[in-house]
Amino acid sequence: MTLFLLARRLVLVVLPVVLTVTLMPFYASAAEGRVYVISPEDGATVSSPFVVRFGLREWGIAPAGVDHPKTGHHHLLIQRGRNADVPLPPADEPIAYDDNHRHFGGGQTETTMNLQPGFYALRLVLGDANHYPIESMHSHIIRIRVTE
Ligand SMILES: [Cu+2]
Repeated sequence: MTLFLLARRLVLVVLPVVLTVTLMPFYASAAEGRVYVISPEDGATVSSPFVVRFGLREWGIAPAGVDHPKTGHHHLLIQRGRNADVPLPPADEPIAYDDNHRHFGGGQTETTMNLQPGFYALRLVLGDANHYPIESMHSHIIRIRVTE
């Protein structure tokens, strides 16, 4: 077999198998749903007012109070500070309702924020009809800087 044929076989046969096996966990997790912040990007510098866009894969949005499989509404958790943590809310009670835990029970997929200048950490958490956090349906923490 020539080197060319060997190389061609590698590309046509081996590579697709390796890629499929490597990427399978990502497809599997996507099928289970994923919550993420579309914008701003992690590490972004913004000035108020700015828009936060909520991302959701596989699952759907339903307003608070509407109980339908594989749906929920977004909650934006906000903590101030350069290295602030944004802990996940307790699983056995409704998500708190205050300035650090904002509910989008109308089914909103974005919001306009007015924050004082400073560093903030944000995290999205999908909640069910009764505002309980849905297991594993939350975003990573993203960090932003708000300037004047
Ligand atoms: Cu809620």
